[in-house]
Amino acid sequence: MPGDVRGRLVEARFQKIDALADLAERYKASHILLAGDTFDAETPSPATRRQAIRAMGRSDAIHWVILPGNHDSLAADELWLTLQQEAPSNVTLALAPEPITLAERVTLLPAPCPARRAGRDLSAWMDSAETPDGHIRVGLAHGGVQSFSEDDATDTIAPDRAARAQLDYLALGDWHGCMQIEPRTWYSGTPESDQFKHDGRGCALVVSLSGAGADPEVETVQTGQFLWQQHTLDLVPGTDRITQLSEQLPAASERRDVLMQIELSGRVSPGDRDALLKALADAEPDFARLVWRETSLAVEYEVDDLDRIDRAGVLRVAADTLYAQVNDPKLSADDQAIARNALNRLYGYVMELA
Ligand SMILES: [Mn+2]
Repeated sequence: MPGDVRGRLVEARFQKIDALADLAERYKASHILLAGDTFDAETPSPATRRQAIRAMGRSDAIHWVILPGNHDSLAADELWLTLQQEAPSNVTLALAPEPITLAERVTLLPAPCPARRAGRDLSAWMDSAETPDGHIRVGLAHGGVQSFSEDDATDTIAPDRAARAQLDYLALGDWHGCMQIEPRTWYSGTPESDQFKHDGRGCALVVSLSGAGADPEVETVQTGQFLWQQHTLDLVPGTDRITQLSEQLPAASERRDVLMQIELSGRVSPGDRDALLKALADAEPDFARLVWRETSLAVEYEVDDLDRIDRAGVLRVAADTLYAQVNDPKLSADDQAIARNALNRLYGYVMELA
């Protein structure tokens, strides 16, 4: 990210500590569980670490629990040692897979990440964890419930862990989007997004547990400042591209906190492409960030378009040569793409001069 946007994003994420505390106060929640990757780094700067812990210490009424995730695992021993020294009394570091009494008749079963790759389901110990009769059992773990490669299949958390371990609620972290796995198992997502992977603003979950064995009440509350959005603008011949684009963009007054990535696809004439890129470039300063890619956009040239480059002479010879290469089935797709980009650029230069 460019420097100023980067600074705004960092600050928005930091402000989420206060936002979560405010939210807890508003809902009369006593505890905030951070399900891993709070620092998202093994060696956050001293300022990041210290200012976070100070912000959490601001109100005694709210109790914070910090779980080591895979990006700030227990392998970062210096981070956790320092935090142990700095943490105020209302901040609990869940550094061992041992029951923690959270409140009267509420026991937390945390599964801290010992290393970046654990190689096993860290929540398994919850099955046999003993808690006093009638206590609400809350699990807290970090990692995927589903693996996307053979390699880390051993790391995944059993999706039915809540049932197996008789948990009243299982709070999961790692996935940055909010997601329900089953009625007692949720990923809260991140309170402030930092990537395009999950559309929308960050959020937090307000979870109410009325007693052991009762179903949890879960409410999703939006906490994020920045809206991250990915769009595919599929350009169809015969429609007004600029209208199509403007329908995808938020209102001009609401763009400052929006990061948008637009994938241009479909077919378009060089003139329309030119107009579209101009419209995008014109809108760009409204946004925290607006980027577009035209990797799957096919620009279709007609003889008229080549005439606009030039009717004869060296530029027209270059245009004709590139045009032939774009449509030459004997050339590889890569070589055709190079010719297409060169032709687009030539068209763009000539239009700029015109
Ligand atoms: Mn993680």
